[in-house]
Amino acid sequence: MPVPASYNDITQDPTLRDFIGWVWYEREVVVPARWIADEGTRVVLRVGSAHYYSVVWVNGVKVTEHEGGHLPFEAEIGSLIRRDPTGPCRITIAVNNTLTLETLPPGTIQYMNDSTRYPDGYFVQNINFDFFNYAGIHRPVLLYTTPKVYVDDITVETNFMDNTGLLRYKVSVNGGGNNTLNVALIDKDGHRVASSNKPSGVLRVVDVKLWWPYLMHENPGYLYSMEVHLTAVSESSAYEDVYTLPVGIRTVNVTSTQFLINNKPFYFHGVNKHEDSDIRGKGLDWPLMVKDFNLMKWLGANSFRTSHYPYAEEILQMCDRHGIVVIDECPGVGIKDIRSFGNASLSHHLVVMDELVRRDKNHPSVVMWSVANEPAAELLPAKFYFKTLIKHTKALDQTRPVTYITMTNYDRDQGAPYVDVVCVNSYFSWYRDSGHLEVIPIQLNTQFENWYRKYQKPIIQSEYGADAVAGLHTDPPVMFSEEYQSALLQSYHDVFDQKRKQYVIGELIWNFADFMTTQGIFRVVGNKKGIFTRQRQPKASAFILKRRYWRLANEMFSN
Ligand code: BDP
Repeated sequence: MPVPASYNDITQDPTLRDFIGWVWYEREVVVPARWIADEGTRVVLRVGSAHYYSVVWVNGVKVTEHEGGHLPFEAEIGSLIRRDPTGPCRITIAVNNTLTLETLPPGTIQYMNDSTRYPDGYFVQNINFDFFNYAGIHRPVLLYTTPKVYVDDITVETNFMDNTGLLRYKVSVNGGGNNTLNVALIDKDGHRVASSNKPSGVLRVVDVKLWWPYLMHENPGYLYSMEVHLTAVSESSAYEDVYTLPVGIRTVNVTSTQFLINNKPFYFHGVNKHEDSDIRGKGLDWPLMVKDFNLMKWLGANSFRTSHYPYAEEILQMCDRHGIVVIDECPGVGIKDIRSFGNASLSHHLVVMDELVRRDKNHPSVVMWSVANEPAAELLPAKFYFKTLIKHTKALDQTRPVTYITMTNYDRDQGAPYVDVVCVNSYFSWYRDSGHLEVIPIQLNTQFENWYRKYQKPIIQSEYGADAVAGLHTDPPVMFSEEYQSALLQSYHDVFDQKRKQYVIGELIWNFADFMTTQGIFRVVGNKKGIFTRQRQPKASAFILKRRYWRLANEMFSN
């Protein structure tokens, strides 16, 4: 089985495609002799992500386990491989994709006990989310080394005053010893613009070049390099560790009507994505990733939401460099059952936010955390659940706003008082009033007015859209044709254009591309709400959005 990739679409075997349970990956690698000989070297095994539950062994000894399908985990394996320095290193990873009421996303296993209708022991995996539950090792598995004393983590928070950039940082070192740290900030031309020898502090950057979003500035995505140089002496050995972190200096603020980046109003004109494509499923794929960035830039999109789970860090690194703004969503999708609001679910959700913030906190492109998508926010336990979750996330990161994506009626939404930005999904003239495009102006207007009147917070239309089968044409527009999708989008746009003068701060189309779902009578080989096909070819709607997004960009640029 190739890694990285989902295993589901790789073979011709339908039982593997729809498999639920444990699968096993194993491979032997040769570790450089010098890593083994040098006791002062930490050898770390790192898994970018594996969906959903993983147990890892090295040479038959369990080294770690991890719950959660979209975030990295690692284990130090140096002492283990030193036990048998001449033998190969056998890495075994067992992965289980079963979802329960307490996983994120949640699901249930349902046994079908009627022996007149199902074979013995027959069960199905039920889920409440609209994408295929692809499984396997989705991101690269790496072996890397650090010295025994090493840079374990860096946190940066940025600000600026007039022309001076302020970079508050903290470096944490593990492994003890007598350390010396040198921290330097280098600009793109290779000039050292600030430095320090303290583990934490504030670097001042004169004539700062700020990090700006794509299409908001002529030089978007400006990154400095923060070089952290550690030298340490421990038990009469000397160690040296160097880590370079790309840093963008920018601020994010929210008022009751605006989203500000570097104190200027920012309007999200972007997309919702999925990690999804033919054959590889959710596996990381560089050509696909670069293609998607080219398409987003072609479209004039300045942002996307990582619906409905954290994406590969390689994608966020691209966002930093290209100035694409990100709403970073955790895998809290499909939390519908009241039993998924209990303590066990909440504590796992808190751990996932810890892992997510630890991984993504230093990306300038990430401007907001989304803790869930369309939870059953009307249920009473949602109040305590989201209050706790949002408070926890704000304590982890005091610089970014926090939201979750709602579809619950504004009057019954228990968590809305705690979010900084209201993010609403709606599918007028699709799931309700199917075929009746004429209701969009009134219904969308009512939606915005109600939410704003009640909460006085800026609003993002975090999803809207319609399925269109590429190549299907009807005039007048009929559902599932390219014309209907285009007409629906345009009706939404008319209302956005009125409301963005007031408190609507963004629009994210559902979806960037067609994507695979579970089989069901509402889906014809997947969800077809993409403005691009799954193979990334444009439908008519893509050209409509392209015209609109470039117009919006020109407006923002000239402001
Ligand atoms: C929204 C969900 C999204 C679905 C979409 C749809 O957030 O995951 O794919 O509906 O039905 O409510 O297309």
